[in-house]
Formats: sequence, structure tokens, C-alpha cells
Amino acid sequence: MTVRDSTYFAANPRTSFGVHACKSQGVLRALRLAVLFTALASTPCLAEDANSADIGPVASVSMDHNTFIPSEITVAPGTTVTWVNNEAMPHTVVDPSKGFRSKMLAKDATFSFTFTTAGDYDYLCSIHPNMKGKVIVKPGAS
Ligand SMILES: [Cu+2]
Repeated sequence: MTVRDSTYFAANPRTSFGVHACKSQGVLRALRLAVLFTALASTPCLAEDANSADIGPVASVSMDHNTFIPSEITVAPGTTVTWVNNEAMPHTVVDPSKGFRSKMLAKDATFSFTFTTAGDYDYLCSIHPNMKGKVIVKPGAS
């Protein structure tokens, strides 16, 4: 069943996810049911949310007006921080010393990093080096 599903998805990239697969024409009923059950079992449209929910606490930082907002946050170890670019200007999230580095983030793009080790993480946008932020990872922070 898994193999057959994979074949189906590969052959029909436009209908790989979710509801539309169930409505497509010319698909065998058995495959449609298999896709439906697969969708119910794994909820592919929500897969990313489900994964991050397993990791632990979360926090978010916006990028807008060439600024990280808030510019400094304090989180507990294990927190996944997600940066969201809320403007048309592209940005990156780069920590030169501790090693996380996003790709270029267009509007509405996100980058997430899970902070497991306590410490201060200064980061910046490599496109706009004056655009700086800081994540403080501290046990007991919420
Ligand atoms: Cu930038």
C-alpha cells in the first residue's frame, strides 16, 4: 500500500496533497480510498505543524521594516524559534558564531531553529548587517 501510494503521488504531482486527490477523475476507486486513508492518517497538509509541535515550546520573531521584532527574546532550552518575513524586502537569519543560517527569505517565508543549549545567540541579516537580533536561551525561561 505504501509503495502503491508513492507511485500514485509520483505520477500525479498536482494532486499529491489533500482534498483534490479525492476529487480527481479517472482514478481507481481503490486508489482514491487509499489516498483518503493516507490523508487521514498523516494529514500531509499539517505535517510541518505536527512536527514542530512535537519539539517543544515555540516562539516567533517577525521581520518587518528591516527590523527583527522583537529584537531580543529569552526562551527556555528546547524552544523552536520561527522567524517570519512580513515584508517584501528579502532577509536572512544568520548566526555567524553558533552556526545557524537561513536561506534568503522572501515575503511570508519562514526559518526555524531549535535552541537546545543555553547561551546568547546574536544573529543578523546578512543582506542588511545593521539588522540584528538576539536569542537568549536560559533554563526556566518561558
Ligand atoms: Cu535583511
